[in-house]
Amino acid sequence: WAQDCQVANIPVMQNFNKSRYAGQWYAVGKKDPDGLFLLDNIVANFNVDEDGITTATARGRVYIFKYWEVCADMRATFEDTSDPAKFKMKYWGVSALLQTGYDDHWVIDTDYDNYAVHYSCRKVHEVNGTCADSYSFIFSRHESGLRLEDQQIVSAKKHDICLAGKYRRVTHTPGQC
Ligand code: ODT
Repeated sequence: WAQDCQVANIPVMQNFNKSRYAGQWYAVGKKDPDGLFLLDNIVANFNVDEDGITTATARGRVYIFKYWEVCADMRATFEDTSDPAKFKMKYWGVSALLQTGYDDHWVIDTDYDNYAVHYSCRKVHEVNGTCADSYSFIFSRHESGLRLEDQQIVSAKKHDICLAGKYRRVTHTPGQC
């Protein structure tokens, strides 16, 4: 079926409810950006406070200086935008050696209880509006991965955001991070 790969037209979650998105998510799939950062054992925790302020923490195994492998402890604050499923995410590492940045954080689809498809475009091609540097996480509430019934939905969403076939599996090894 037809896709519209212009970033401005990428369909995001309708009537997104960030309170229901809160809590722990295991990354089970990832499409890497240029200059990959988080490798595996990636677990994110979203928190929405009484005032609706969203923050998150994330842990995961990373390489710094290409070969030095550490477990990263990351923090982020989320800014709301006019679309409830689109956020701006300011992030930094608890250790100064880790990445800092300011990225889009779009929720493409979620059922809140099992799966979520995240998308971020860091750089848009000026010529045609498609994404020149994106990353995307497939999140599961379950460390074991996606349920069979969610895999089909997630595959369709990967196609919608023009990233079908570009993901790798994110493994979780107990005790690694
Ligand atoms: O891993 C990469 O290659 C790019 C990812 C950089 C962002 C990592 C910063 C995470 C900050 C803490 C946030 C938690 C929530 C995360 C959900 C998805 C990650 C963007």
